[in-house]
Amino acid sequence: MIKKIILLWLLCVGTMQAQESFKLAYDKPAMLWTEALPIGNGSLGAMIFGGVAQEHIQFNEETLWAGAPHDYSHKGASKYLPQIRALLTAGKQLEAQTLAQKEFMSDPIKQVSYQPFGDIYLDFKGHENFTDYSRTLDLGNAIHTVSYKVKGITFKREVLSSFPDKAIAVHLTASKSKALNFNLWVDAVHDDKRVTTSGNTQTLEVKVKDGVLKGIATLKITTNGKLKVVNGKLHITKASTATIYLSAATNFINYKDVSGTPEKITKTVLENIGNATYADVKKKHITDYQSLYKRFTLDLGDNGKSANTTEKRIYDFWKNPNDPQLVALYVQYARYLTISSSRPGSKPATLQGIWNDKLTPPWFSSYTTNINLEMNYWPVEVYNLSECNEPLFDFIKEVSQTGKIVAKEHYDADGWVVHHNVDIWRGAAPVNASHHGIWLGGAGWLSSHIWEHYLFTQDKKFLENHYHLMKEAALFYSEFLYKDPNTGYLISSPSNSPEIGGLVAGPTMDHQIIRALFKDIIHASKILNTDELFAEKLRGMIPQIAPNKIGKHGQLQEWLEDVDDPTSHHRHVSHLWAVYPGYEINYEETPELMKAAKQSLEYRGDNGTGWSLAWKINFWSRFRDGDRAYKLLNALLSPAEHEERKGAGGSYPNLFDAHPPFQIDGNFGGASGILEMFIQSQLNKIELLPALPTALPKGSVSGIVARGGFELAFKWENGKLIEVEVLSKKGMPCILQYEDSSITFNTQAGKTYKFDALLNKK
Ligand code: FUC
Repeated sequence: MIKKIILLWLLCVGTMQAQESFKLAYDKPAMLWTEALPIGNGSLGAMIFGGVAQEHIQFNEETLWAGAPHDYSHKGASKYLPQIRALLTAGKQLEAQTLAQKEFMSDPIKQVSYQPFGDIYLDFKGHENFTDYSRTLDLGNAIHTVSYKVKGITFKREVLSSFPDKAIAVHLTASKSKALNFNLWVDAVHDDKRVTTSGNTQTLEVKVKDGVLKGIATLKITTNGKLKVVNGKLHITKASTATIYLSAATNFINYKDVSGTPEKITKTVLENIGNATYADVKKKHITDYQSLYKRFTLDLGDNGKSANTTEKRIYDFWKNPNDPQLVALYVQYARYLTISSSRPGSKPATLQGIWNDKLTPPWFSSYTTNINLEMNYWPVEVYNLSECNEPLFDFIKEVSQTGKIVAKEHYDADGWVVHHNVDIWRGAAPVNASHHGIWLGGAGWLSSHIWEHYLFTQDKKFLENHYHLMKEAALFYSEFLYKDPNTGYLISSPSNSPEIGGLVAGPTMDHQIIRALFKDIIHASKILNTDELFAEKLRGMIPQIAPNKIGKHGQLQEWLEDVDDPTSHHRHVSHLWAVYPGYEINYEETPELMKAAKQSLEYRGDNGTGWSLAWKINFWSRFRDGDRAYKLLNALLSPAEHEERKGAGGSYPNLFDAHPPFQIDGNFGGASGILEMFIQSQLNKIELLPALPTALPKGSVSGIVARGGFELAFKWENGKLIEVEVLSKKGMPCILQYEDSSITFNTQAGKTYKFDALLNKK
């Protein structure tokens, strides 16, 4: 009996440790931004370097962008549409591109960048020589901690970004009374900036160079030491503790309105915190964060490597990927990044989430809709953070408004359309260059997120409220599709298979996206008992749309013509959209197309940028080849900066995904690909362990979500399922499948159903 109790206790402690040990850990400060660690509350983010003699906390607020409210549509562009189409039909691609470049592109042709906001610096004189340094980001409570010793005194710093208090908090302590002495100030990389200090607060005002947005950040410190202002810096002496709060805001209200009052906002935030102690703020932050974080657990085992620094773990994983805890950490880190960059009321995660230190960030750090923005949201339902999708739905609402103008001006069509890039002003017209900017899939792909959210949550009210967005996207495509004089099919023209092959008539990806959207509308209109006629029209159109085709190399054709180059290793694999995230192509209904899709992926090869590797992990999971998926995961979790790998993608020391440079989509896409190894539910049933890699023979997961309103917990050992529990949230019928076993059962909302390894009811 006693033995049993001890064993149980050990087991509990074991699991607790597995849960608690999801940390990023380092034994030295960050020198580079990609070594610094991110915190965020959806809107207000920071990168913490963890320096000793000088700490640097670079912060962002998500609404500080260049530019101004603007309608990017090209007036009268639609006049040229028939001519561009005719040139493409006649095989005159270059002429079509030239005409489109002149008459069909966004006005102006470039969008604008997300901006850095400011920097907090803390100088600690005399701390140059230190010992016992540690720097961690604890995913269990979203707190960044630095600690070290100088002359026997322990100095500790915690930093967090609180969602409930809308502020960044920095809390400093010294183990000896009066030993904490430092200078503190704020600054920014903007030319147009002003810092004012008054009492215990410092205010930073910045104005972006090319645009109308200005930002105000206010920092306030409380301490048990002495405080005075020296050369414009806050000078703290003889303290043992100090707490700093930082609030930041801009005059951005929405994409049409910049009449906000940031000084008022930051003032209110700090007043609301008032005299709350750091302990209070921290407690509120942890409660809020854990209400999301704790819903999902993943334990893949821990072979002791979790004690190493994160940097060493990434290096070791590259050489020998036998650190299953790092794989689980990668998933939990993605969840952490979702919670930190996309909360209800915030903007969606950009190419860099909310973290950016450059005035001219790569690809503007904006929203690229031909893969990147959607990839940011791939795992969100499955890893149980459903409400973190809200910013994406708000984004779709806004872009449907600007996209309606673009649909009219460029295509003389109803409904809405969005091309491959969007900025904060919700530009929806084709940007950059006609050979890749004119891509039509954005409205359809984004709409699929609305439908998938419904499938996962079975939330009919949500569907009712968002159906019109899907419908208007479908309306656009139903008018835009064009009967190809060469083949007789309805095709998407002009468009592009991202970002390969130039401007074309009829790229496969568009047709897959449009078909999926039309089918979703047919389904949704039935559920909502509406639009029967429109659904009927779409039903009639589906068989006329150019179908998926198998080409002469056994590949799935990327274009209408059989012109794929089997030696191309291009990072985009767009024509496999229907394998993932779509599922029109699958083993059950279209095995031949599945084979061809796999052949296409073989040709593209296993190399790629961060997000491309991540996409391929999802493909291989859908192809049910867990080992191949794991091979690509190995590459994604390899050191991006290592000289032998430079330019090859992978992960930075802070586990940020490297395109390179940093792009956050790979973090989310990678996590999604890992989850696809454990669960898939796209074919009206829940498949367990459909692509389990040999390298992950043992594990357990809980709080993982499947379509139909189901939340599951299951365990496996020696590569085999041991048991599974299904919580039905909406009382939908359920089909579970594991290898050759399958069970169909009715459920009641709120009830949990338990099964053994052969799916017999327990
Ligand atoms: C697409 C990709 C690039 C990059 C950019 C943000 O254009 O082709 O690789 O990810 O988006």
